[in-house]
Amino acid sequence: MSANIGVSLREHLLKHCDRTELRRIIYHIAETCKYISSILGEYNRKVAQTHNSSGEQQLEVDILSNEILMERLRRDTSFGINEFASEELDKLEIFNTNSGRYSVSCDPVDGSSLADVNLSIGTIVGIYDGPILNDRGGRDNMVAALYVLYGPLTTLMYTTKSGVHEFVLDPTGNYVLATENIRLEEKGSIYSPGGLKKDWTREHRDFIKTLEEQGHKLRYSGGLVADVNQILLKGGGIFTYPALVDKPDGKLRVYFELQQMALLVEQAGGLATNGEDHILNLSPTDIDARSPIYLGSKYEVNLAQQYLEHTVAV
Ligand code: FDP
Ligand code: ZN
Repeated sequence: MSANIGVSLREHLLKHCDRTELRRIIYHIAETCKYISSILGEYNRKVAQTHNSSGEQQLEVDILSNEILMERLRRDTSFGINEFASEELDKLEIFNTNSGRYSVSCDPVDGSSLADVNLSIGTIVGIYDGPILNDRGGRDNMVAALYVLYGPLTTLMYTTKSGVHEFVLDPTGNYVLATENIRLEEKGSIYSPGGLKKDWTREHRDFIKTLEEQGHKLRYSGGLVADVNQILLKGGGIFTYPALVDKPDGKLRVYFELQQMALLVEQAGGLATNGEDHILNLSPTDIDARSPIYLGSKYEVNLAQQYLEHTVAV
């Protein structure tokens, strides 16, 4: 009997990504997330004395994980990274490498407000060919997206626009292929609705009511990575963080969270829209820009679109 060693991330990248530098960046980020995972336990309850550019209270895990990611990417300039943007920074960081072809935009620890109660949190990363801010939109501009989920298991989900693939960090510290070519069903059975119900618009409330009447189950953890991960692995459903009555752009950020998740979900056969346009068509000029989002299986996202466009009688 021989041991089943499994496909490593390195082997998989060699098959699914023909750009050497991009492979190295993804691998380096995956390795860096092992460090981030190792500090989460020690710093998960420590509140920092600072706020991020969106005015949110930072935790020490936010600041430390940002530093770990940024400095590890900056140090090895042979990767050719030019710009680094993070939800935890006030402005874009330019690494000034001579060969800087790629840029990285990230949320180092998404859902960090859940860290103190030991719920799942994650790191979100998008990789761009060229500058992050340009008018091409995320679909053309982004060449890879990934997240690492720190839960009972540490898992990594990535796409280089050649399908979506899940890896599990095994006890020996290696990422091993768990699920290849994840596909969403046309219609799922779960919904994750962000924002307070009292702040939802009438259209959004009616849409959610219809999902409930159709038998969709409420599955909302309050952490974007875990909520999107369950939609990908359960084969469908919808995650929403809608426009709110007093916050028409919602809460989540286009460049740090939304376009990465949109690329992963579209690659799995799903959709992501803000109600007016595909999330991957957006190219706001502000790195901190926010947008409403409806992301998941085609049926639910198209239904949301109909409610938002008032093409469903309510
Ligand atoms: P958090 O503020 O804890 O970082 O990134 C923002 C985020 O979490 C997402 O992970 C999550 O989907 C959303 O906020 C949850 O917001 P609500 O608390 O308003 O539901
Ligand atoms: Zn976040």
